[in-house]
Formats: sequence, structure tokens, C-alpha cells
Amino acid sequence: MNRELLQKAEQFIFECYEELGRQGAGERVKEIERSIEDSGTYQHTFEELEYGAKVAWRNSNRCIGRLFWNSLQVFDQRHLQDEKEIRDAVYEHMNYATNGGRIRSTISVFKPKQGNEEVRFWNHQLIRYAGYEINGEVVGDPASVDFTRQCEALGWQGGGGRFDVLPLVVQVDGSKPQWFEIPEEHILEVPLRHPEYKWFSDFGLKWYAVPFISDMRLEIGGIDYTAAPFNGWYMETEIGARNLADEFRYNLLPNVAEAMGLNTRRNSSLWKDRALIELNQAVLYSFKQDKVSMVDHHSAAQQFQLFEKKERTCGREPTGDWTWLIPPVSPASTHIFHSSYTDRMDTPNFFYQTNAYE
Ligand code: HEM
Ligand code: NRG
Repeated sequence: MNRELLQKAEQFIFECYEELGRQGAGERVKEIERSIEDSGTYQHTFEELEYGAKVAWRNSNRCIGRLFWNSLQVFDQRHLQDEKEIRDAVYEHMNYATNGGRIRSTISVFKPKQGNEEVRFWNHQLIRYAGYEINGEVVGDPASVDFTRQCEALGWQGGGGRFDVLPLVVQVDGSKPQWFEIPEEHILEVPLRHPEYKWFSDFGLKWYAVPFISDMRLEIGGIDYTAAPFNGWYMETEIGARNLADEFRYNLLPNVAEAMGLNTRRNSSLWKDRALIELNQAVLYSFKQDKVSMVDHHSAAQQFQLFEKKERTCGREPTGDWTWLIPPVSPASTHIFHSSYTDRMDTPNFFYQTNAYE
């Protein structure tokens, strides 16, 4: 009898039924106990799964976007067995969530881990750009260099460009991972341009519309969903202040500053800061023009403040990881910078798991 699992299940079921105002938690726990005795595990009802996924988002201390936790769309894909069925469900998720640019927060939950058997996506995000390292120089996204090598070892051949979308890599129960080139029709991208600097578009930059995190484990009531990709929409700083700006990513600040005619030899010209602002402005402007959902960091902070208020109204103290919640641009201009948060990991939640390919 797996006591630990039963204990976690019990705690989850009581919280779930209480919050949803549902009767019969005690009965449900007894049923779960019998199931664990008979089979070593138990299955969530759809209602439990949906609530668990939403609360996992609500408990994600690093996420500034949590105001909308209760409107997460949950797709139950636990019945799927093979790689191709899983691939097709992923494409469906992409289409539903992308919605032509009016992005819908969505999670797809595949069958949970059982003993050593688990479904895993090797991708960090369902859509991400390849990184090719050639003599210590990287073409593309340096964050993808390891995964790109794995894809090549599996037989994928990239085009060697700066923005090549990596294949989807699905592994079921430890068997050989299968890779699939994601059809273009499922991928929305935004070419980047600037409202005033006409030269900006000559950089040929773009980014994909939707961040789908695919390598985190969703834990609900002691059950581990090792494949549960989720998405919301981007905050502009994620792209403009990190992906395109970090020295260890696309490292574009020197190029932008140069084109702006700034003195990049003096720190005190604040060329990095000025280039950052224009890069972020270009990201916001381009997404807006293409009618693709995106939030700026000031609005996101305001939404997060409303989330905090609502949580307190419900008698819950919002938890958070300050170091991740503050935006990387002008952090002290948001209330978050001047607040403090308890960084306690409540469950349900999303957890890191070791790389599927290590
Ligand atoms: C982290 C924004 C939706 C779960 C983050 C971060 C931002 C953010 C800015 C920090 C990322 C970083 O610094 O790399 C948003 C926005 C959303 C949204 C604007 C729009 C709806 C969601 C959804 C989920 C989620 C739907 C899950 C159901 C998380 C988790 C992290 C995170 C688990 C931490 C990731 C990590 O540790 O690497 N979010 N988010 N977010 N978000 Fe959200
Ligand atoms: N910073 C990463 C994405 C992390 C999650 N961000 C979100 N999540 N917005 C990047 O690709 O830049 N979300 O579910 O919307």
C-alpha cells in the first residue's frame, strides 16, 4: 500500500472538493484508497484534473501572469498511447491555443508516469529555434545548442539558419524517441519592425507567437504528469529583454545601439538601456500590429497586483518568487519590486525534471 500517494491524494481531494463546493470528498478518498490497494495508483476525474491544472498555475511562484489561472483551458489527452496520436494532439493544442493570434491559455495533459513508464517531450518548448555551434560560434539560439545536437543525432537535419523551428520529439515509455517536423500551418511567427526606425526590419528578426513550455512535470495529488505542455502569451520583455538581448542568447544590443548611432564605447551613454527600450518597443509594436496577444510588463504587473488582491479576498496569501516576478526592464517602476513574497512551493504545481536526453 502506497501510503505516501494516498496521503497526497487525500489532501488534494479535500482541498479540491472544498474549493469547488462539492460534496462527497470522504467517499472519493475511500474509492481512491481501494484503487491504490488494487492497482498501486488512481485516476483523476476530469473535474479533479481541470482543477488541479488550474491550481498548479495559481501556485507557480515565478509567474506574473497568474490573474487568469481560472480560465485555463484543459485538454484531457490521458487516453493517448502512441507517439503519432500524441503528436496530433500537440498540433491540435497549438491550433486551439494560437487561435490566429487571439491566444488562449491552454494545457494538454497526457498519461501520467507509472513506475518507470512515462511520456516525455524532449523539447523545452514545443516551438523553439535551433542553435548550431560551428567552431565555437553559434548560429541561431544558443539556448538550443544541446537539444539541436540531440535532434541531429536522431536524424533531423536543420537548415543552418538563425530561426529554424526545431522538430517535435516525443518519447513514450523509454522507447526510441520519435521526431516530427512541425507543419508550418501550426506555427505563427511575428516579423519584428519598429514604429519609427525603418532600418529595424533590415535585421530580419522575428519570434514565434506562443510560448508552449513542454518539459515541466505537473504534479496533482501525488500523480506525476510528466507530459503536460502549457501556454499563455508572451510578456514583451521575455523576447525583447532576454531572448534577443542576453549576451548568451541572440545578443542584439550592440547591433541595435550601433544602428541608433549611440556611443557603444562608453557605459555612461546608457546605450544598452536605450537599445533595450527600442528592442522592447519593436516587439510590442509588431505583435500589436499583427493582432497577436502580448502583455507589456507594466500591465502584467498591474494584473498581478489584482491577482494578489483576489487571492487575499479568498483567504489565501499569494506566494511568489520575487527574483523571477520582477520584470527585467525598469523593475522598480512596478509594485512587485517594492513588495515581498513567500516562496513556498504548494502543490499542485509545475516542477523541473531532469532532461529527458541526459
Ligand atoms: C513563468 C508570464 C501563462 C506557468 C512566467 C514568466 C513570465 C510569465 C514572464 C517568467 C519567464 C521567464 O523569466 O523566463 C505569463 C503570461 C502568461 C502566462 C504573460 C499569459 C497568460 C502561464 C500559464 C502557465 C504558466 C498558462 C501554466 C498553466 C508558469 C510557470 C513559470 C512561468 C510554471 C515558471 C517557468 C520556469 O520556472 O522556467 N510566466 N505566464 N504561465 N509561468 Fe507564466
Ligand atoms: N521566457 C520564456 C518563456 C517562459 C514562460 N513564459 C510565458 N509562459 N509567458 C521564453 O520563451 O521567452 N506562458 O505560459 O505564457
